[in-house]
Amino acid sequence: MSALYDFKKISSNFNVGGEFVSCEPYGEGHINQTFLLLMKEGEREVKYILQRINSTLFTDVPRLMQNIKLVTDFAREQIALAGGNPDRESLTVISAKDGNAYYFDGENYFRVYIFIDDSTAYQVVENPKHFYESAVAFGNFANLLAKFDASKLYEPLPNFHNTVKRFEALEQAIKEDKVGRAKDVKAEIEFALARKELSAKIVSKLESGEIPLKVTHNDTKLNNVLIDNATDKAVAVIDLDTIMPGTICYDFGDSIRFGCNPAAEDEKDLSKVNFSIALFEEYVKGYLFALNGTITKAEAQNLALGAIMMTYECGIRFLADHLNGDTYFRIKREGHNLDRARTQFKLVSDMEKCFDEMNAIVNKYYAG
Ligand code: ADP
Ligand code: GN1
Ligand code: MG
Repeated sequence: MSALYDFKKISSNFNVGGEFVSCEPYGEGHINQTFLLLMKEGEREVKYILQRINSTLFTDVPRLMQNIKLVTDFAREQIALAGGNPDRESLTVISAKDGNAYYFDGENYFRVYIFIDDSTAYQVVENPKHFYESAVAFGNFANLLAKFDASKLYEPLPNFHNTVKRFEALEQAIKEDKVGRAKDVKAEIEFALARKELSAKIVSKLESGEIPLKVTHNDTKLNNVLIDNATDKAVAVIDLDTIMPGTICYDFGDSIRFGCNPAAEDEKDLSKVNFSIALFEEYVKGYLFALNGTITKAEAQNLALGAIMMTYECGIRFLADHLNGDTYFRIKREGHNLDRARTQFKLVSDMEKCFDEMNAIVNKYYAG
């Protein structure tokens, strides 16, 4: 995959100093292609993150990168004012030599970020403290976005978390059955279709104004926050492609769907996939620690619902992609998206069983 790109030439188009050393695949994202770029400046080796942006999905990369520039410039300023280290606590865009925040080689778009070293993006919660810290970081990030002038932002993926539209896309995928897989996934299809009313539950509250639309991150899984290897504290929130109008109920929910499962998102053995109410409590504690004072009552009352919704939505997205022939989420094995859909549906049924307990935990920490 990496041999496809001339990294030496690509890196020479960015404001990175020194000599090219190497550029290797890095991380576990499903959307962009991420590489660790190594440059040598004198005796010093300097690391960068280089990404090939998925321009099939993000059709206007210049505007996408303008969003990221605006948000990261704002975040850096706030971090500096608070006496922090902007190069470490925020993503930092390294511009191309032509001054753009990206480089286009005639076919592909690339971007470069400062590498945030001595930190880890965890694929599962290995230490509950990390999960608590990620909650505080995402809560603080929501507070940061609340201070940002939303009118400056472009909406890169309209209807991204419109679960009603996601449900319709699944129905379409079942109808088209492009690669003949529907007959083998009847149980999963039935599970998804049986919950049609669920798909409208938050969308309708956003439409009525009961839940306020805010600028949110929209992809708040644990591997989109970096945890400091030395202190176990969250260092920076990353993966800012999906910043756009949304609800914190979804941001909260996406963290829960990913982190409250001791197994991987693509675990094949469903007996290992269980919803952890103890981790849920950890996250609620951290999120409300950061957000009490700004979160509305309606938002707080819909956090647990947001968790079920995001898990269900992600499950139907994975299932639809499996039926469509795996055209959206990058896969590493046959049936990968089906395995992912199954873990999500297992978590949905677990959460349905302890929904009252989830709401009681939110009430315990909500200071409204
Ligand atoms: P995707 O949109 O494909 O998920 P991400 O931007 O989340 O891509 O990057 C993928 C992974 O690369 C992250 O989970 C993290 O491990 C790593 N990563 C991304 N940006 C940085 C950075 N600035 N410093 C260190 N690691 C990073
Ligand atoms: C994708 O880019 P990444 O891997 O952080 C996806 C999210 C899904 C997630 C499932 C832009 O996130 O919406 O919840 O996979 N991002 C996009 O793991 O579609
Ligand atoms: Mg990511």
